Amino acid sequence: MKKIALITGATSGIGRACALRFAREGYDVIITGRTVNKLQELSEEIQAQGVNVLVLNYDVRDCKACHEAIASLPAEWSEVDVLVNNAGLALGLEAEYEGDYEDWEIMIDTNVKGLLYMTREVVPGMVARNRGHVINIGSVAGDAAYAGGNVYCATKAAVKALSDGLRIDLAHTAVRVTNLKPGLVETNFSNTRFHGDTARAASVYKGVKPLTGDDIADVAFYAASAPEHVQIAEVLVLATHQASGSVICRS
Ligand code: NDP
Ligand code: 8X3
Repeated sequence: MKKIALITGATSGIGRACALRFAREGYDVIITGRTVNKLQELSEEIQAQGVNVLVLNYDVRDCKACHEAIASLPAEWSEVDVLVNNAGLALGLEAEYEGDYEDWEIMIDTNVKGLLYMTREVVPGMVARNRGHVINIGSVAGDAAYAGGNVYCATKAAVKALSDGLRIDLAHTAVRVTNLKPGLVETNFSNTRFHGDTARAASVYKGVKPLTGDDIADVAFYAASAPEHVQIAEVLVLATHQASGSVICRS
């Protein structure tokens, strides 16, 4: 039977790689994000492979938009098998007592509330069908705070708590929950974190071979394709020369 994967934040990095990977493996894919031209580009790339794709253009921070996006799904797209809650970001690396209020609001609203809104919209259908999988993109940053990580780390610790809570609340069903926690992945993440300072962003990956979006998509797809009785509950994926959020051995 044809399966459907919905990936939030599919315009870039890990989300884009997941959309391409699930499409390549025969899933129909629903791609979401705020940047419409990038969604269109990706949609064309996926369609060229003969795969069905549906674009939803909205901001996960907008509760009403999340509701309308899912409520508007045509019948043939409404039974989502895999939800990849990927949309997220870090902003700034300031000490907690000097942080920027707006950066905090955006990170909390996107990484925590946006993930919750999407879960609330999609999971009831999974429960009704007794079938489905939620893959939350957490982070090594949720395991332990690092210097300047404060609020971002807190949002990813929240992703762990929300993943664990959801898994408990779904234990009577066949719906699975995975908290997929990457370490250093070279995407647009650091450009966003440093507000477009590309030189500072590049320095994050200097002297170490980081993971790629494709590496994370491999793991997401592995979790989704494990036998039905196997639930990959949590997985930490680090670059070989990274040992924790704050220990990276650079050459
Ligand atoms: P990118 O910046 O490359 O991608 C982020 C994606 O999130 C974009 O598609 C962006 O789309 C989307 N997004 C951001 N805000 C919103 C919003 N309000 N509504 C909808 N979509 C949004 O970074 P990554 O691919 O690296 O990040 C993806 C996830 O992986 C994030 O949750 C991040 O925290 C996590 N992560 C990243 C790591 C890394 O080292 N790169 C490591 C661990 C976890 P658009 O701007 O078009 O809306
Ligand atoms: C992204 C990885 O270590 O920069 O979550 O926080 S890190």
